[in-house]
Amino acid sequence: MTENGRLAEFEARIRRGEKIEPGDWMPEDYRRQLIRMISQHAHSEIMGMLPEGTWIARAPNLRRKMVLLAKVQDEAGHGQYLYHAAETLGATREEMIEALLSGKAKYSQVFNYPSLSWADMGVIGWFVDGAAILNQTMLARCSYGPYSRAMVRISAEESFHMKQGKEQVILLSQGTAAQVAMVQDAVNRWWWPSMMMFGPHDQESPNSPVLIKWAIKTRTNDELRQDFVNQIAPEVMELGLTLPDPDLHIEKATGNWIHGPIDWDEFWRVVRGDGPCNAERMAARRKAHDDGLWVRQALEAYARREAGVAAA
Ligand code: BYC
Repeated sequence: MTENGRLAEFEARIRRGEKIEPGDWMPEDYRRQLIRMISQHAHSEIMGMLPEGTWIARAPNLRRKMVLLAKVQDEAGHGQYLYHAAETLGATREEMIEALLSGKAKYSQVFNYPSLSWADMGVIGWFVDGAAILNQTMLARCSYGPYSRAMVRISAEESFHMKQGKEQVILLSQGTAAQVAMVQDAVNRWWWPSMMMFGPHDQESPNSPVLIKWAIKTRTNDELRQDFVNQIAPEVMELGLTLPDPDLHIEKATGNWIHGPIDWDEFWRVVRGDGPCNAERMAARRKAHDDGLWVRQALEAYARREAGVAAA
């Protein structure tokens, strides 16, 4: 079959809603886009352990500590599924990790902000995991089988993450004046970074057209961001809290909550490495990688021994 014939058959499969599987023919650009997106997603899960990880030892009680510990461990598991999904496309674990550690690879900008109080654990769960779920529920329908299946499992776990966060925000918003002030401050600091997680506006999103054409993404950055505001804004206000957006209002005709302008200069500054915690996050990740060297060496030695036993 000619290259054009293969492409036509591939696109017909996508139109029929079939999943593309690892051994199937796919255009190089489809493979490249998936490796880019899945590896960035995996890096985000791993880097995303850091803002919450720092609070495990400072959790206010045993129950909160267990919940937070379970959540942070889940994020490591998500990273694992996703690195595996990218490996099915020919990317190696070593090159993906090298790209992250050298600062070449992107990961979600939202994890480059500091978690300053215990209330951040509630707001991160509600806003950051809430934003992630909207995006991942869409990706569970994506045309690449391994990514789509990983997303089904990850979304189920994220749903627990969001609920535990929301529960904490509800509780703090009904607490003492100091607790209300603490949770309002966390809401103020995490709102805009969470809004930015969905990526640039549609007209500024160079990857969207091809991702949508090949059903990797089935909704645009702005559509998902709108769902997020519609979902969160009324619930935050119901708790007596406010969002740091003086322009936020309901549009009567559509029922949408319309938000004010997003500071894209800040977004790109953080993506390019100059956010409040980029250097700290990268240093923590590099240290964890170095500290884990003995584990990788032990695994390699074990694999060599097993291979030797099998060959004998
Ligand atoms: N941060 O063309 P665009 C979690 C980049 S973790 C940094 O719209 P695309 C959690 C983008 O990569 C789950 N960079 O891109 C873990 C592109 O650059 P390149 C996080 C961003 O791919 C622990 C350029 O901007 N979720 O839930 O069409 C604790 C132009 O953008 C960002 C995912 O990773 C950003 N926010 O759409 C708690 C979801 N946004 O690569 C929670 C998977 C954009 O061309 N990813 N850029 O150099 C996606 O769904 C899509 O990649 C995006 C961007 C919607 C993020």
